Amino acid sequence: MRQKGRKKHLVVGLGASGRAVCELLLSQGARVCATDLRAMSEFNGALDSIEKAGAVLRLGGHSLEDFLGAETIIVSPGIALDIAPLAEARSQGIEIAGELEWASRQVSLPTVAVTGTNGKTTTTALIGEIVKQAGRRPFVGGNIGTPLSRWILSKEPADILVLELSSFQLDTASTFRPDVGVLLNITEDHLDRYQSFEAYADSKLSIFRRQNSADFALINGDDPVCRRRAGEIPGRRLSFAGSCGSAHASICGGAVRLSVPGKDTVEISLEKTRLQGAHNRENIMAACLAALCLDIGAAAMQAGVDAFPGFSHRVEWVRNWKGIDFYDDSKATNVGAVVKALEGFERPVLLLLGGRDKLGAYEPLLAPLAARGKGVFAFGEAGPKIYELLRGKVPAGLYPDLAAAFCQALRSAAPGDVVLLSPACASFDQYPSYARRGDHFKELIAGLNDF
Ligand code: UMA
Ligand code: ADP
Repeated sequence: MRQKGRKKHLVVGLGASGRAVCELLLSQGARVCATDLRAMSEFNGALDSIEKAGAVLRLGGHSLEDFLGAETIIVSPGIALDIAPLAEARSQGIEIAGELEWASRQVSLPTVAVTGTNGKTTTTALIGEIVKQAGRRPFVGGNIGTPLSRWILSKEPADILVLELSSFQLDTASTFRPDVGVLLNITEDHLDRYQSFEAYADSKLSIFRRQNSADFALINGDDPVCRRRAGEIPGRRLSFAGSCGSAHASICGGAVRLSVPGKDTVEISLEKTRLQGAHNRENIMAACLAALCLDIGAAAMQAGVDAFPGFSHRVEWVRNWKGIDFYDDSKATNVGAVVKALEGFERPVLLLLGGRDKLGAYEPLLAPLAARGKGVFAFGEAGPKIYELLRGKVPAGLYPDLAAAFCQALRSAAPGDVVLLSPACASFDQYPSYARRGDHFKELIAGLNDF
């Protein structure tokens, strides 16, 4: 007979999520087995405390036996759900939950969850800032960085959970239900994990799946996929859209206007915000609308919008050198983000594009490139594919890496132009992260003194 409270858990993946789950389980007295494809030597001591606390570690691969011997399997977001041992465990009826799903069952706090292809991090952090300005304590986490399990372990007090959710976290949720769900946009991404674009869109829409009529579902009224699928949403649907008065949140003059039945109309000035561009106006509208749903007042919204500094590597102005402006948008790892970045400029743009292909279409770049693209400088693993597709349609060249693409862009640039790193690809072919890629771009720009 099984001992009560000593259920056997298998934790799959020992990155930030899996390690937090292991620690939380162990602190609760559970039996923990944990497995990762990586060998012990690749963890640099990061698993020592978990091992000491009693977890059984199965490293350097996954064994079916461990999966079938578990009562509950807790997976990290990066684990594809179709790997053989998970598929077999599922077919035998063993429960599989994602880290977010599993942790959320242990918390009972008002929850705002933000998803979408782009803008999640910016919007989630902005909501967190507004909540703080309102004198309430948010926990800001999820895909943005800190797993919910880690926050539970920390015992830090909070009044509201503000969570950034990836499609991977949504795919492994079965009870999670946000009081306020935000869907920013849906364009192609992660097609290596999904059978089709519609399957990826289904995943994003699932943020609303378990909501009831008292919950708020915030969607982008200017996004074609959100509009097309809005009828599927069961909660109280509110939308944000750019054209004044066209939605519950809209842009009127230099302000966000919130107009929601049953609530006072609110105007939030955009005069002082450091978030630039039409895409950021969408993020601000979404954040303010979420705040309104939480009954946060206009003063806190305004203070949050004014105080929020934004993040690096997102259409970040780096420097003007000899009349050329350089922007780092290394976080643009899909085509939708690059389209928005290009649309934000009214000057000629020299675009550095490339990295690890995400298997989506590059064609949506053609219209904004026709309008303002002075040249495309394709680099990295996806460089040849991008070059073949764009050459003949826009001036394009092919380079082995970012440094070579940068040098050539510089030769082609004239005063008044923009040199933009907005790569539409993951960084992992040549960098450990998008941040490192952006930092390298900035180093190249800093080196221009010696050019
Ligand atoms: N692994 C296996 N078996 C497999 C595949 C992977 O054991 O079949 C192991 C790897 O060897 C590694 C571990 O799993 O040790 C990694 O798990 P993970 O990729 O889930 O990484 P975490 O460190 O737990 O980070 C995850 C999110 N990562 C992904 O979704 C890929 C982080 O988002 C998130 O910040 C963190 O949880 C906390 O919630 C990152 C991300 O890139 C930033 N997200 C994607 C995105 O934003 O586009 C979705
Ligand atoms: P995410 O967490 O979804 O990746 P970020 O806020 O980190 O979102 O931004 C990632 C990229 O998407 C950046 O290139 C940024 O300029 C762009 N971006 C931000 N907000 C939006 C939006 N609402 N629509 C399209 N692109 C956006």
